[in-house]
Amino acid sequence: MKILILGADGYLGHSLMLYLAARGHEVFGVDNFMRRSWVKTMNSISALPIADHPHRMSAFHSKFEYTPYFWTIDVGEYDQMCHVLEMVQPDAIVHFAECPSAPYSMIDANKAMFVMRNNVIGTMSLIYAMKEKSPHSHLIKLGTMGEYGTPNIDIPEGFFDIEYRGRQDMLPFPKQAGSWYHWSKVHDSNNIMWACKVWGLRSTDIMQGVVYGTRIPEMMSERGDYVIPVLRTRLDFDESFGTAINRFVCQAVIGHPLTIFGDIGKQTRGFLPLVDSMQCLTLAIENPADEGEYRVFNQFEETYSVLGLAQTVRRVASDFGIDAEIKHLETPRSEAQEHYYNPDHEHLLNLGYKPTRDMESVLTEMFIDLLEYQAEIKEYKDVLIPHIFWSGEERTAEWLK
Ligand code: USQ
Repeated sequence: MKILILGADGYLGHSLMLYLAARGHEVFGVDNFMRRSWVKTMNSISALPIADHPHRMSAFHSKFEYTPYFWTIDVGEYDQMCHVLEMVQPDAIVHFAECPSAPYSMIDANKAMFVMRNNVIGTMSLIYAMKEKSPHSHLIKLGTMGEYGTPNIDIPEGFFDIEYRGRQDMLPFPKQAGSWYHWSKVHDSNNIMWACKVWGLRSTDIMQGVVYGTRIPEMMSERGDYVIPVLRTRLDFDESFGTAINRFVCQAVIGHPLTIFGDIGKQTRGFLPLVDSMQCLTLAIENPADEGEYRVFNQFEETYSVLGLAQTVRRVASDFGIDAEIKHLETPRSEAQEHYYNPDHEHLLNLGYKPTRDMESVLTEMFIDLLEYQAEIKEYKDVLIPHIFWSGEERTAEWLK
């Protein structure tokens, strides 16, 4: 299949280019390299050094014997997106090209408006370009489990049956996002759902949990014993672009306490290893939605509370002789610190998804890869303590106990 990946330089996008090419698909990329500059503005770096774009492309060429077409453009530039879609006529478009950070979107009015514009208007530009130039393409859009929030009932995959005042319907499940970023994804979902209905576009909206891991087999040496540096994907640990799991591993690696936000730590989320995220995305691509269909897949494997996550990281750290301390910080966020969480995730399993990895084995690989860069991570340790409060104040969060 011809697959256009938007956000092809990011954590998932770069990995998916390799994963799909290895399975015989023809891949094309779009990226404006903003993720690299956002992390710089947080005074941080990728904990694993990544190659620049030209080096990535030549490594791709050596591995797969072609250099993918790649456009350095913003998805929000409508005329350019039209040009790309007209030229490629992709079977599938995978849209990762958004700002993925809740804290970044909560910094101030300008950042909130930037994230909203970048994500919502970028996706609008894309769906209009699809309508005009490539209406047969299947859009695989990266949403987030965070769109649903943490309601006190089970979470279905996108839609649920409801009876109200004696009448029944199947309706989109109410969304209760927890940051401007997460709301931008909700707005995207609504816009895409409408585009499918009104123009007959086809789309799979992936409500993805937190993806973690530093490797997929396509990044490894032939014997599978080490990661080829030029093929590596990024791994962030700053307060905006690093997820709790990445931050906990990096913290353990440099002997910094693991930072649980709030004094309880029962915030629960879904998690998925990078390689299984690749498997799920490929299943969605290879089993497209029908014309006019908007479908939703909840994509995660296991759920963990933040405290459970920290304890798991601590257990794996001990295999490396590290005694990781778990400490509580005042939370900068406005979120339920203890809640019910039981989302469905059947759609991908029904398509044949088979989880391949457990968290401890992936964490072990993360420690192996990250311990090599202990000194570099230590140099940037200031980014481990949050300063961005959902209330809008900017100060250093304090330790609780
Ligand atoms: N947390 C800590 N300590 C930390 C960092 C975070 O306790 O050092 C807590 C947060 O308060 C939150 C939970 O961990 O309750 C998850 O936070 P996170 O930063 O790992 O993840 P989140 O902000 O939810 O966003 C991440 C990705 C986002 C993706 C989302 C999937 O950045 O792009 O959409 O995970 S999900 O979590 O399912 O919404």
